[in-house]
Amino acid sequence: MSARDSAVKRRIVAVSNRVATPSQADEAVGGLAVGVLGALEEHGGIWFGWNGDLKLDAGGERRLEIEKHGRIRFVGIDLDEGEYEGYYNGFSNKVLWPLFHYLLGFIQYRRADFEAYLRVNATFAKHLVPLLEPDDIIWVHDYHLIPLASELRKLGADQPIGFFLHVPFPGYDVLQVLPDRDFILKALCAYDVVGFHTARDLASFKDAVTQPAIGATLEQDHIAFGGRRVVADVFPIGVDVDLLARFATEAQGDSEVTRTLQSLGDRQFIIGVDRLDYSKGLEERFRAYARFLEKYPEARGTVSYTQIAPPTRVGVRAYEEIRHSLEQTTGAINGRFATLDWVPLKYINRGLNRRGLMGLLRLADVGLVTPIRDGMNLVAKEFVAAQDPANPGVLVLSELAGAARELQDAVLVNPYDTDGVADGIHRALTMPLAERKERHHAMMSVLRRNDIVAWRDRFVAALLASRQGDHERGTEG
Ligand code: ADQ
Repeated sequence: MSARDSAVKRRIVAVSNRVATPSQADEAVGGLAVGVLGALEEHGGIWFGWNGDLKLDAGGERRLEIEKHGRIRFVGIDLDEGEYEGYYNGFSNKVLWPLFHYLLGFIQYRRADFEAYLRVNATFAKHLVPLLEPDDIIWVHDYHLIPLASELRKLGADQPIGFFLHVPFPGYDVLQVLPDRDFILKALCAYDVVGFHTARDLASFKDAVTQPAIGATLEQDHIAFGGRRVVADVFPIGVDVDLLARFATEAQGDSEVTRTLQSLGDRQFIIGVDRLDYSKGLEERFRAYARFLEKYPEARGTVSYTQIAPPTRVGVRAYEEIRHSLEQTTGAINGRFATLDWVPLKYINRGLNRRGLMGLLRLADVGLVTPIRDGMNLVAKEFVAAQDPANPGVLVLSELAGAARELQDAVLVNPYDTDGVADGIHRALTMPLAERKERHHAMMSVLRRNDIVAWRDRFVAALLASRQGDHERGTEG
């Protein structure tokens, strides 16, 4: 029996910081929720995580909210304000997030936050263990929950446990900034499978765990640490190509899309869609757009750039600051270039539903995806999937996004190079149809090969095989 056959019979227990119920997953939530839900629907199981509430009084009784949909149980756990501040806003988002994105200036380290991070992981483990069955496989998501496997093991859980990192894994020189790096690296070695988006992330991980302070060794098909086998591999996340293409086509009649089309007239349309986050390079992108208008004056009045960026992590100061500074930059660009009948930049501070979003992406001549660092970046893939193959728009993509490893047929730019991005925008806007079609076709082949189903199936198969020694090798690009 192959690993994939036996996988069908075993429940999956997915764990992430937040639980997304099916109604939430339909809306703004992206590929992670869709991928995990798909796996859970196929195998049955549990999705466990924080329920999003802060109703718990410090030291109070913790509630587990259980919602059942078909073969899936969604189990949400309460956190109190102090835990949320320390574990989530603190260590996860003021230390690990900037560190893993190589943005060291944003780090605000407090030992108390690290302690809260450990406590919340231990609490997750304590409440998860009674829900586990011996044949379950456990799939943990992202940097908030690195210590979860070691906490589960302490409580006797012997099931295969996998970890997928949705953000980049930094080189060891950068990781050394973290006082708790040894702890974090050893905690990762408590998993059976550790997955990354790109070969670069995987190489950084292998380099880090084989440092003398950790002492893991690289064997032929696994990493050996403390008498355990850890399989580390590359699993680039993808999108549901046909579903997104259908959304994009169907949404063409929606009022949001038709109104946008009317307001454009015969102007070319540039779109950016990001969570409002300093890693997404919005400030740099706005500056590059201004440079484009400066450098190519003939484009003034003929293009319209809309940036959609809903706020996230509202309690973290760096996020308030970037919001404020983007508002100022938008004002400065429009103040400088706008005319009575033309607004060069529209900056919209809210999310859209998936269908409306795909509809807008399809309208665009250029998709600007220029993070200063990104694990993968699903918007890049969504943009490609949403295009009309007969008249596709062009993706301008940062070479520092994981997606650039796969989407080599995008116009690749360096987000720090203002002139380079300005030239990239110009090149995309003036690209002949034949070249646009060729590039789009090549990128669609990659998208189909590494789609969301391939991602989750390969990870689950690797997790099952990790205890059988016949792990399927990964492919990238
Ligand atoms: P994110 O940093 O959130 O994800 P991304 O991969 O782009 O970045 O995913 C965002 C998702 O949210 C996309 O599906 C997108 O469509 C959606 N979204 C963004 N802005 C929106 C808006 N205004 N309205 C509606 N939807 C919006 C993390 C990592 C990434 C990695 C993913 C998945 O940081 O590098 O690709 O996880 O592993």
